Amino acid sequence: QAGHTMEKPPGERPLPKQWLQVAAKELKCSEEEVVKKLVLTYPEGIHVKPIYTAEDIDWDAVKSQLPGFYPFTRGIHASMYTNKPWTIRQYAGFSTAEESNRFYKQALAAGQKGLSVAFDLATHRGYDSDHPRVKGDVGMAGVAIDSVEDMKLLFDGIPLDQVTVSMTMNGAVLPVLAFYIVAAEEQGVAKEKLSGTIQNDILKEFMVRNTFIFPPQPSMRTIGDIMQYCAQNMPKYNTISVSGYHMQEAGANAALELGFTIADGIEYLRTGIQAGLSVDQVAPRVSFFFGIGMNFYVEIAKLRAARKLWSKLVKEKFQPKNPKSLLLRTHCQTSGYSLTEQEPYNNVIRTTIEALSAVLGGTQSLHTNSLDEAIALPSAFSSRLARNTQLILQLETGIPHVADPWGGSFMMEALTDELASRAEYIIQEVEKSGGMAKAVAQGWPKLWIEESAARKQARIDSGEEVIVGVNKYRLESSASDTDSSNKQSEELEILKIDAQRVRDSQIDRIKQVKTSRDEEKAKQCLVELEKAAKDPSKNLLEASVNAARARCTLGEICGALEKVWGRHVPKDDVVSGAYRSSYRGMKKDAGAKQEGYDLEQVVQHVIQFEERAGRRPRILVAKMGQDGHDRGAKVIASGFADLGFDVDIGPLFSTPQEVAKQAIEADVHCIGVSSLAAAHLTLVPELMEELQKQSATHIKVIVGGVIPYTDYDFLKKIGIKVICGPGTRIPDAAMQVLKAIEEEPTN
Ligand code: DCA
Repeated sequence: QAGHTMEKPPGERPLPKQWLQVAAKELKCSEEEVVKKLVLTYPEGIHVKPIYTAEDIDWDAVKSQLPGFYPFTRGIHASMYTNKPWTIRQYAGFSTAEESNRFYKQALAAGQKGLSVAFDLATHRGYDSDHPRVKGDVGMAGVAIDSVEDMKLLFDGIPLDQVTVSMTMNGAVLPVLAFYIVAAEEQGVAKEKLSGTIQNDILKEFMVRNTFIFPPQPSMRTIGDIMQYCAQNMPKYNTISVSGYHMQEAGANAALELGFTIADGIEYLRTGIQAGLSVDQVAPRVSFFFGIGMNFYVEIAKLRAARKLWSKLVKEKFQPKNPKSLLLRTHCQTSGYSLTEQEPYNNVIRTTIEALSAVLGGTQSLHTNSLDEAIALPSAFSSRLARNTQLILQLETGIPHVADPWGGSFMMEALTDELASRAEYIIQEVEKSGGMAKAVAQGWPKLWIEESAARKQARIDSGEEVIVGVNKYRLESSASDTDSSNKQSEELEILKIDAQRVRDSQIDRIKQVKTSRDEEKAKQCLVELEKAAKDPSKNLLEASVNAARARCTLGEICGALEKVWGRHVPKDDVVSGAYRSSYRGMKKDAGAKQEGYDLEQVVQHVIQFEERAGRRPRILVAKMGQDGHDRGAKVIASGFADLGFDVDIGPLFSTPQEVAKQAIEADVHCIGVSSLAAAHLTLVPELMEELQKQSATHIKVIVGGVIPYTDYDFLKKIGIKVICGPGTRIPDAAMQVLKAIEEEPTN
C-alpha cells in the first residue's frame, strides 16, 4: 500500500450557532457535547450532521441544475421516469437451460421487462459440465451453458430483437457472447439488432469476485477486441457493465465502491481507445452497475455523485464530441450482504428500502433481491415478491411522477458533493499508480476493500452497527450455535437443485453436440482461435463466433485460449489489525444480544490454549469448487488472526482432495470451509471421506456461509462439528471452533 492513504480528512462545515444553542437546551448539555453526540462519522469518513442549510452547498450551482443537463447529477434524461420508468431486470438462472427458459417466460408474463442471466460457476470458469473440477457446481448458482445448443434453449420463444438481455459473464466472456450472437442469428435476429449488456468487467474480478480464468493482460486484450467487434457489428450493444456491486458485497464502503468503479470505467475507455476506437465509439456503450445497501441517504447520493463525477472526468480526460459519451447509465441491485438468515421476512423490508434508494437515485435498471437469498437460491414465491416490490414502486406509489425529487435538498446536495470528492480522491490515488489495471496488479485496492470489510464486521460484532433480529432484538430461537434454529428460516420453501440430474443431462447434451458436428471444422476453428490468441491483429470474438457456429463447446474454446495464455493463479494476502482496532467492545444496551463472547474473552482463551497445547490454534480457511466469493473467508481469516489464531488461507477453487492435503501438511487443528454457492452437499462429504482415507479425522471441519437449515442434520451426521450461518459473530465462531478442537480426537 506504499504511497497510498485511504483516509481523506472529512470536510468541516460548522453547525449554525443559533441552532446549536437551542439544541443544547433540548439535549440539556453543552454545545460541544451536542456536536460530539449528533455529528456522526460514516465509514466513508464523512461527518454527517444533524441538520444542513444553504451554507453547506454551492447554492448558485445547485439551483440552476436540471435533469438531462451536464453534469447529470439530477439524471441522464430530462424527463426520467415521468416518461419511461426504469427497467425491472431480475437476475436469474439455475439448473438447465430448459428450466431457466421456463422461469424467464413466466417472469416476462408477470411484468418483468428485461432479462438478466445468471450462469453457473462451471460456465464462469470456462469448464464444460463434464469436467471433474466442477462436480459440485453444475447448475447450482446459475444456469449451465456448454454450447450454442444450450444458449438456443435458454432463449427459445424469447425474441432477442425485442427483449434486452444482460449476461453476467466475465471470465468466459468470449464463448458466452459468441453463443449468444449465434443463438440470435439462428433465431433470425441479425447482430445489428441486438441490444443488451455483457458484464465483461474483469478488473473487479481480480479485485473481489474471482471468476477470472486468464491472466490480466490477455483478459484486458479480450475486452478491447469485444469493444472493437461490437462497434463494427453490434452498435446498440453495451459492451461492458462496470461493476461496483461486487465491491460493496466484498465490504467496500460507498466511497471505495464509487471511486474504484469510476476508475475501472476510465481504464476501460483507455482499453477501447488502445484497440483503435474513438472515445465516442466506446463511451456510449459503457454501462455501470452499483450495489445499493441500507444507508439510505448515502446510496441515493452515490448514484447522483457517480453521474456527476463520470461526466466531469470523461470530459476532462477524453474530450468527447458525442454528448452521450458523458452519460453514466446504470443498473442497480439491492444488497445481498444486507440480507439476514434470521427472521428472513425482514429482508423484504430491507430490499424495499434499498430499491427506493436506487430509484430515488435515478437508476436505469434494477434487480431486487429475494427474501431467501441469505439462505438458498430464490424460490418461485420469493422471486415473485421481489419483482412485485418494483412493480408496486412503479405503479402504486407515485414515485416516478417527479424527476430527481431530492434535487435542491441541502443534505442530499452536500452529501452528493462530499461523496464525489472522496471518490475523486481515490481515483487520483489510482491514477498515481498508473491506472486501475496497474493498481489492481499492485494489489492495494483489494486490500483497502478487505480492510473496510473487516472494520464493518467489527462494528456489527460489537453492536455499533445494528442489524435487527441479528445483533439486536434477536429471537430466542435464532442463537448462532448449531443446536438451535430459526423457525421462520426453517419454514421457508427452498429451491433445491438436483445437482446429479442437471450434470447428467448436460453431459448427454455435450455428447450429442460433439457427435453431430463436423469434427474437422470444429478442430480447425479451435486452431484458428489459438492463432488469434497469439496474434493481437486478429479479433478474438470473431474467432469465437466461428467456433460457436461450428459447435465447439465452452470448455473447448476456453481450453484453446488457455493453451496460449495459461490460467491465472491469484496470490492471497490477509489484512491484519483492522478487525481488532475497529472492535469497540460489545454493546449491552436495551435490546442488544446479551449472550455471546466479547473479543477479549476469546483472546484470553486462545492464550490459554497456546499455553496448554504448546502452539496456537491453527485453522485452514478453505474455498472449494468454483465459488470465488471470498469475503466471508477473508473476514474470518483476518478476524481469527486478530484473535490470535494461526491462520492458513487455502487457494481458491480447490478440490476436497487438495484441501485435505494442505490441511494435513500444515498440521492444522481445523478446516473452516466457506461455501456460498450451494456446492456444500457435494464437496463437504468428499472432504470428510478424504480426511478419513488419509487417517486425519482428528482435523475438525467447520462449515460457514449460505447453508440452509434443512442441510444442518446431514452435515452434522457426516461429522461437521460447527456450522456458522450468516450473522454469526466472529468471537462466537472462534469460541465454537476452540471448543471443537479441544474435544478428544474422534479417531
Ligand atoms: N426518455 C426517453 N428515452 C428514455 C427515457 C426517457 N425518460 N428513459 C429511457 N429511455 C430510453 C433509453 O435512451 C434507451 O433507448 P436506446 O435503446 O435508444 O438507447 C431505452 O429507453 C432503454 O433504456 P435504458 O436506460 O438503456 O435501459 P436498459 O435497456 O434497461 O439498459 C443499462 C440499462 C444499465 C444501460 C444496461 O446496461 C443494463 O440493462 N444493465 C443490466 C446489467 C445487469 O443486469 N447486470 C446483472 C447483474
